[in-house]
Amino acid sequence: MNRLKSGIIGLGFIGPSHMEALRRTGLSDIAAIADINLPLAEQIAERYHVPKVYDDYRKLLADPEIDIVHICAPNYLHFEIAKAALESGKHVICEKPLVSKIEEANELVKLAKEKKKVAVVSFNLRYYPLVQQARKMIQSGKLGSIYAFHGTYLQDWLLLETDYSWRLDPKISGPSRAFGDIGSHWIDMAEYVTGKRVKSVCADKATFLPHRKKPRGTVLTFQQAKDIEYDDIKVETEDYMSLLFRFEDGARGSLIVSQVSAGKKNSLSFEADGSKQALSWNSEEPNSLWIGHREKPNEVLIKDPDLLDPEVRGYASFPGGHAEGFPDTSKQLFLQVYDYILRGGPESGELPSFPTFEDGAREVRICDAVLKSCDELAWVEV
Ligand code: SOE
Repeated sequence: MNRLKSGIIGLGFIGPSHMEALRRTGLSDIAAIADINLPLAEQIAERYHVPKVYDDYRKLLADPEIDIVHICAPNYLHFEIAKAALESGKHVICEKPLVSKIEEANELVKLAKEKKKVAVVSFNLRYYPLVQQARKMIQSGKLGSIYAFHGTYLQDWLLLETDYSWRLDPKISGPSRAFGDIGSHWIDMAEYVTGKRVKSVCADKATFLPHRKKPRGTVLTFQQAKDIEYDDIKVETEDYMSLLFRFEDGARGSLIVSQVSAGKKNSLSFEADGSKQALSWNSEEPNSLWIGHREKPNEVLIKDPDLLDPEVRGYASFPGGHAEGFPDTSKQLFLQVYDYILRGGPESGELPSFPTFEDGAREVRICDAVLKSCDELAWVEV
């Protein structure tokens, strides 16, 4: 078997993004898609030439042809769909955050192991080529001992009181919004790039718009709602969070997460400060990696496979000067996952290189500690 039959569940902002990325891997036939909005699903199926369309994810999971499902539905559905998918013998790629309750995360980790199925959380931002290069430089000791890892994840798509998304509703999105939605990417990246584990956190969160206007229609992520009637709603989840953290080895870190930072469209940044060198990277200029020196001029590495460490140059698909960005990260992640499954998956004895439900559970544990710290105004152990 040299390709897998894929099913996509949830066709909002990220579902079609998964479909486009899958098509570029050459390892997937998208055999079916499912969304409760059947007309939308039928329109997307026609556009992407998908043979089967379902109005209920259960019907897709009952389809024996499907090998792997991509869960791109809102957060509150992740647990039930992932559980049902694993029980029906499918491999799973689930959008982040995996779930919001650690008990559910642990149950899914256990179930995936029992079923010997691949269970992935789509921390796709790991797969920018220069994020991989930064990880290799740090973990091969080029920066020396890492003293600090700090950064931001800033957006502005929820700045206005008329900006609405299901992510504002804790019943759909979970108890944490800014941290749960995008802080999850950043904290996963902090542990992945450094190879260190967060041991304790001290966090402060804020909801700057406690009342917003909810449009009486469907608004997709990043979509501007104009000329629509509104209902006034109360908002309790955070727009903003400041976070201090300590790694297990004593290294320190900090993070600012905000979805109300005007002009920052989707800006994840980090800096690693080492005893020999420093480096920094930003997702709004993803093809440049800044390298800082004390005793010689600083450097800027431009994404060029020939200049990357041999072990990571495979994450760049195009030559220097041919920019790679957000869509390419999902392609790289899915290539890793599908190739691993086609080589035998868990039964091959090989460990996965990509983010699994264990990493998803890790993020839930950190998020729980972060929310507890906000409530107690104190340092909390993860
Ligand atoms: C909205 O904040 C969002 O779509 C996140 O949900 C994604 O994970 C992030 O990659 C881009 O922004």
